[in-house]
Amino acid sequence: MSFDSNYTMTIDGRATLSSESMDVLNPATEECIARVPDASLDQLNDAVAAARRAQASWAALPLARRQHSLDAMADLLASHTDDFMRLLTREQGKPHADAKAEVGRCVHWLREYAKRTLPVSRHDDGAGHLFETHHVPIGVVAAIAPWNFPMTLAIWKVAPALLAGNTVVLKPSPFTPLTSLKMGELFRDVLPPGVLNVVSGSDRLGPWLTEHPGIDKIGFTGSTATGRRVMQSASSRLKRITLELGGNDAAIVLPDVDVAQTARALFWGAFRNSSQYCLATKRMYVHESIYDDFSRELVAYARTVEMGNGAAPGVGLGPIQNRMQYERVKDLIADAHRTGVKFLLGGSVPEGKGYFIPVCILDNPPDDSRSVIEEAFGPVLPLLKYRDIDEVVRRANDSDYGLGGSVWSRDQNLAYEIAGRLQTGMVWVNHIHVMSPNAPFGGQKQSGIGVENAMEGLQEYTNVQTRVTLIN
Ligand code: TXE
Repeated sequence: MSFDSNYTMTIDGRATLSSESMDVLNPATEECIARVPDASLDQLNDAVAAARRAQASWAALPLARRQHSLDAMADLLASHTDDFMRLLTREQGKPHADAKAEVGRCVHWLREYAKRTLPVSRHDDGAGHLFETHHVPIGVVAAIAPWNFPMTLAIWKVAPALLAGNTVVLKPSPFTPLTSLKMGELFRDVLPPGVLNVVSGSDRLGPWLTEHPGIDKIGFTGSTATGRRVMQSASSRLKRITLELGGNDAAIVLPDVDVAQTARALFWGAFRNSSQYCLATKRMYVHESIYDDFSRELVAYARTVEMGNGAAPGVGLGPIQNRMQYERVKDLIADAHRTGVKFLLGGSVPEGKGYFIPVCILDNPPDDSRSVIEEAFGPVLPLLKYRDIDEVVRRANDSDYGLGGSVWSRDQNLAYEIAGRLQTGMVWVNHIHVMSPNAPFGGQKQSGIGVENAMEGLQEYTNVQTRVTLIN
């Protein structure tokens, strides 16, 4: 299989092209690296119809067969790790090491889902009735992925959906369709036709898919604004939804930390994937007594990290993934200049090819500045001073978002107690961004609805059915 050309959609197990196509750019060079099909409405209808046809027999297979298919998908991905790594870097921009880690994560998640069974709970009411609760498939799932982690966030939906006995129509972002199309091509060998359909398309395709009457459940990761639109589309037929949306995660650094070590860990917490990460640290609250030391360490470490084409050796940070986002982040930087915020690092954007924005660290901007309130989704980090714990917890929670956060202190108990006061779905103590297929992840407030991963995430791809029988 070539990873450099011939990208086809997968509809009913067959390679499918379209009369229209779209260009895919490498964000590090702005060169067109591929043309991919721009699905028509008829083709989407075909994909949904194929998924509907395939669903009953897929669900009727013994669970062990579906588990085996997930393992086979993991094997295929693992055996093409370097191909996917290179392709992911070319379409998304992230450094090879991060791309390889992303492929590895997909393999790991598939393998862990392949071990899962769905629980059946039983209750005898003592009056001659046995209540038996099963988790049954919902039907056809629309899996919609964004451009920051195109492979991970696709697999996080596809794996549980398939294991639970649903069939899927996967739609990648128009900015990063290549790895999803290749996964679809690869998995044709191990999945029956119609079980996993992969369609690529322009901006019209998402709404077509979420409004489609043949879709029963939507698994979506993207912005809060688009999440609202998805929820609106779902409402007409009460489709089930899981929404993983934006975040504005706070890190709270207490005065007793090892400053150099914490600054280095939090540099990556804030800037990995060039900060295009729903769980990136987007507000860094540092106690006033160590603020100057901490900012010096953070800036010094930032200067050692190379930004460039993710395919080049030694590069730690790649470009912003697309022009729209690049312009958005530049606008945030311009706003900081306009409003007189001091830059500890960065603040200008180089001319030339590629959507490169060097790391910007802002010196204690006001709480009501755009850089503090908005999800930057790019390397613009406000470093903020605080004085006491109640104050910083209040400021950290003063956000419409509630996705993640972290607390850093030598006093593990105190940090743990503060972590519990954050209104977020995920919070780390003295480290950051370790995720597990066995731990649920989801947002509070406007960061989402429902969770992904673990048994809780798997159950979101099921309906509950309670069967009541008579006990003789
Ligand atoms: O995301 P969208 P965009 C944030 C980030 C960024 C902003 C916009 O702040 O600046 O979102 O990025 C599909 N019905 N995040 O516009 O629109 C779309 O094709 C159904 C946060 O790229 O949310 C893509 O596949 N689907 C985020 C996916 O939704 C629709 C990750 C996400 O696109 C649709 C990415 C519609 N009406 C960006 N409109 C995170 N939380 O990780 C678009 N789509």
